[in-house]
Amino acid sequence: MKKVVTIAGSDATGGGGLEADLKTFQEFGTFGLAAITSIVTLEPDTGAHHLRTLGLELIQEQITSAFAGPIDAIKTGLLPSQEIIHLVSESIQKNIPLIIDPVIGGKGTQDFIKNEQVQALREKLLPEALLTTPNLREAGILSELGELTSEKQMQEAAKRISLLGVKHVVIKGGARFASKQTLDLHYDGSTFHRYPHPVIDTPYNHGAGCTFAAAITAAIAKNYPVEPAIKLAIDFVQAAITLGEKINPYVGHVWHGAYTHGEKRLEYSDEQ
Ligand code: PXL
Repeated sequence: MKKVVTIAGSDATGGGGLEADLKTFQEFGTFGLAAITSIVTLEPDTGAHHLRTLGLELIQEQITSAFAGPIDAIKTGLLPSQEIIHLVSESIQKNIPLIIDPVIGGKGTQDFIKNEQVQALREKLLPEALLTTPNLREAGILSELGELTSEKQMQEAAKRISLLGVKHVVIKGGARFASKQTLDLHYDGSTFHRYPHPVIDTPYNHGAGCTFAAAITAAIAKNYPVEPAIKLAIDFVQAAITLGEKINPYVGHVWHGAYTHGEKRLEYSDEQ
């Protein structure tokens, strides 16, 4: 069985973060391991989010534990300090495919990371990575182009991010400048691959970004080439959004088990 590690924050509400990663790894039939960098909590009375970061020593111990045996692919999510980014870059084995979800903010949350962390991602981690999955806003920040408002600008951003050393850049969701279609754009260092797909009209899509990167990571661990991995991840997330659920008064989450209809598994029946 393939083993996949996530180094990410915990989203205590269960939609994004390492909860999304582990659920997605399981759906792909891979064995998930996790090192927690931080914990994001929600105040039910106000909807306010709080981020707490774990100490470096504890993060290091978890990474050491996770890499005690062979690993087939690594995903990073929320890495909320420069020191954590440096630690991750120094502790992971370089020959294992690394997928970076450059988490900068979450829906309804303030930005989790600021300029220094963005620079550390650019200098320390992106040069090591096989693939990265910024959303439109993250791509604007990582490429230093600011707001991206056209496909041409998405292309320019992908090129600039690829110059940092990462082999594949997948920019998610040009939904903001198309009406019924959204566009995921993949740049492999020489060619652009377009993945237009319909926008699913629902507010219950918290966790979609983490789930997308986790799906690509698990598919890569299972030896999918990059393009089929991206295609499968798009279908997987489309299904997860279609069956999204309201989880608390503030957000609804994607259902990570939708693609394989996990909700129908192991139902109790008293018929033999
Ligand atoms: O979806 C981005 C994200 C990533 N990681 C953690 C989160 C969130 C969003 O809330 O909580 C830990």
